[in-house]
Amino acid sequence: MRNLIIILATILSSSVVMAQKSIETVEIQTSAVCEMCKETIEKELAFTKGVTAADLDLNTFIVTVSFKTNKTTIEDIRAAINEVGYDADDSPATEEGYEKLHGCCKKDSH
Ligand SMILES: [Cu+2]
Repeated sequence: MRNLIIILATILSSSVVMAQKSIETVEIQTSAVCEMCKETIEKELAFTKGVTAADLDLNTFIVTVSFKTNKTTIEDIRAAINEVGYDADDSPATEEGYEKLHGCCKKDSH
């Protein structure tokens, strides 16, 4: 009986820890146009706090991002993508970021 209680307590406390570190995965539509854009966005997200994985699909230009919900939010992730010059869902690229892009990576040049 005592063992059972210890086991239950262990399961309970570890599930609390897991809840605090829960990871969510979202899909964000970007204005990326080529392989270089993919690299830029994935590299940026790799250095974004709380992001654990990022993969941009070159057919759809949707980036799939996994992040720790206690460290960041989807708004922050969209903002990080905007900073490097790309639209993220309905959130537009910052002018500064967009100006720094290579000509081939600017969505208006296509
Ligand atoms: Cu590009």
